[in-house]
Amino acid sequence: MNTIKQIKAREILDSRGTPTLEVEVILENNITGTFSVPSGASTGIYEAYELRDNDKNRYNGKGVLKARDNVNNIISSHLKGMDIFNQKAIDEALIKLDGTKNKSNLGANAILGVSIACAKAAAKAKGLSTYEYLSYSNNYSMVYPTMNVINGGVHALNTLDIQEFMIVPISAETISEAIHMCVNVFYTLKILLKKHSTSSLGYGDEGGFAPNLENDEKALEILIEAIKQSGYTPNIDFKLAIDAASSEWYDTNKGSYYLPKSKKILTKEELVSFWENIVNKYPILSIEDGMSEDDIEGWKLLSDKLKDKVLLVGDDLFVTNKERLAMGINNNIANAILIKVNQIGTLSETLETINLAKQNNYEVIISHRSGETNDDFISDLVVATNSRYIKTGAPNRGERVAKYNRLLQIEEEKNELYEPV
Ligand code: 2PG
Ligand code: MG
Repeated sequence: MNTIKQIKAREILDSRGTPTLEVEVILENNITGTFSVPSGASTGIYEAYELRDNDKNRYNGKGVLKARDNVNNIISSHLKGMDIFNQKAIDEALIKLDGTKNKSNLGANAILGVSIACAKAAAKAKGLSTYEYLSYSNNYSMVYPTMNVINGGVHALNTLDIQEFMIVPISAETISEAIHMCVNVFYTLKILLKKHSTSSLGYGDEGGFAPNLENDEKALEILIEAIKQSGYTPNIDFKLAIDAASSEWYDTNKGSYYLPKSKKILTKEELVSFWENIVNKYPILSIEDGMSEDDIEGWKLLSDKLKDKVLLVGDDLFVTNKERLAMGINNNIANAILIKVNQIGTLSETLETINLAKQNNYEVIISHRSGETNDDFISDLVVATNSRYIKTGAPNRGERVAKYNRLLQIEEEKNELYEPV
């Protein structure tokens, strides 16, 4: 009964109006599981392949009809009859059917949609929540949101080179308290930014504000002010987190960084000094992609200087790929990993990478993409894997808020859940 009967995919829109896939798995007993696939803008070059139609006459070439057809016409019949509780076998069958290293044949978007829809159907078939079904143990721990409240880089049409400026409510004891604290700061921030921004205040792709400011550091100063004016103490109640997304700045040939908005060129040594200065001046919890995915030497310099002081998070660097992470571990670079399910393309591989990170004491941050849907699977994933942090944007825009609201539901379901670890 709990075997796959059919898998259906359809083309829907993500939060940027770009097509993506929604996949539905139907079991013989008519239980279903659905997942909508997210999509990045500052994508890493080592990510699994997102299959797009490249038909310039439709959605600027971004349609996903080929990926849809791969699910409906190839994957569905191939997986028919498989045991829904054997996620590993399902994911292995998908990988084998695709036959390429980066899932470029069927498309990582098609494969991921099926993989996670299967996990959700399996949970339902057991009468469990998805996080319970996937859980490593029955002990759940506190999840801290890292909320991206000021957007820059390729996520916003403004003056900021750094892609994400985040607040992390470290003194919160429950997820509801954590979310409430962040929202308080978000409200204050709006008032402050209206004063400082040299243009009218808009929002970026992840729901944070997209102000025009005199420089990137000003954003950090204003965040500290917003935390204080909201009645909190920086470093005690809140820390700040940054995603530089610096692969976007890297010139591989020259081995240097070009920050397109401020039009600055920095050597890797200068960029490392820039981060050192920021860490010395502000209560920084983490810097993500402080150096480029291809600048391993730069990562070594950065790690030597700052690894003992802050979390150095590999996003484009590791792309949720256990081989890339193993390379990082061997080189002693970074000490945290960003996990994005669509970077690798199956749930089983995602879980393997999380396990490898934990075994090597790398902190784990479960993340959305800048192109999202209202799917809230990643909230279940962060709870199931006992990961400490979730990164899912500002408390603004439906597709970001959906994840926070799911965490609130889970907290209510399991009120023993949010004991700090
Ligand atoms: C990132 C993400 C998500 P994108 O760089 O971490 O915040 O952005 O999905 O555009 O890669
Ligand atoms: Mg990133």
